[in-house]
Amino acid sequence: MATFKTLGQFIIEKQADFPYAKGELSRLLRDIGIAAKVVNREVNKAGLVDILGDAGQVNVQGEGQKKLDVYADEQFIRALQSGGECCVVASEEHELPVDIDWEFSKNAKYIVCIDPLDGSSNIDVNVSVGTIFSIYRRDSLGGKPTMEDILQKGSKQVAAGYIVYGSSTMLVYTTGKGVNGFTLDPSIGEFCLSHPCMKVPTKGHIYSINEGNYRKFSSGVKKYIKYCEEEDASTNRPYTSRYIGSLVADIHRNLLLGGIFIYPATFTHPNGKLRLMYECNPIAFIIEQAGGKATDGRQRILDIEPKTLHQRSACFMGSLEMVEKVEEFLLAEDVD
Ligand code: P6P
Repeated sequence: MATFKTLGQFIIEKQADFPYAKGELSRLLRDIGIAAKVVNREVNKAGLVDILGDAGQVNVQGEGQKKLDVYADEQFIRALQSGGECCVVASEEHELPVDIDWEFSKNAKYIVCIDPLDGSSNIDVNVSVGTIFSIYRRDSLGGKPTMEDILQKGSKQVAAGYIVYGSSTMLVYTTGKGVNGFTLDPSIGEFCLSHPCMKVPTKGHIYSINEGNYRKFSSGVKKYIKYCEEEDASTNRPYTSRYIGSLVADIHRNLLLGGIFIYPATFTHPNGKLRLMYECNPIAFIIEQAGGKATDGRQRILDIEPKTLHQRSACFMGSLEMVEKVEEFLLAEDVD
């Protein structure tokens, strides 16, 4: 019988993992958990109130913003501002970093990169969507945080996580000491520890890639897809293609069951589609902490030196043996 533990209790308990911690990161994680509950409430009733449809605005990606995108962005920024532990937020919904009022943040030492509501094109069709967040400690001392403070390699993250608003709402996060999952119990309004010490199976049978882009893929990616379509001789069980088109939903399933998620470079997206700072890096941190692998096809995602806030990266993330297998096909490309 697992012990009942809320997110708040767990965060405090794990604070002991950091001997010099004074509780700031704990408070920051709790602030994110609170905002997630507020966003969850709206996502769950999205079909019932006039919060669906376009907000009539366009975000920095040039994509039509759904009202829930805007709402989620506002809720997380508000929670981070009032919590006082965050000095600047880099959000998918804002071209430039969002400064936190000096009165709230003059002593704050954490930076949050966030995709407030990823997969929003799925909102109106009731498919799971998610929030993805990445937390860094600022390098500079005092004064307004700089872009250099934000553009740190993924390996410098102090924490990362996602919330998946699905058949149940879960928050999954890591502080570099493993991955733990919490399921929201609406009856008490608390995230409760439901998936301690999450590990991605070393082998998997699920490959997740948008095969609608097949003709745009490199030869190595095409050969890997063909490999997956053949019988898997070792287990005599064919691979299964599963693609939701919502990163958090696809990643969460593969984290639990084993699998690989691929969004490669194509000739229309030469650097892939997903964003490094608030999609690839946080997911890569979680996948590595769960025993998997995350690469852009050439290097470890967490080693990529960011140059711009919204830069994209190709990604191959998931079960260790599956990522290593696709790397064999990619490496062979260089030889071809
Ligand atoms: P495609 C959603 O818009 C998103 O950013 C991710 O959540 C998802 O994995 C990807 O794009 C889907 O992209 O090109 O397959 O529709």
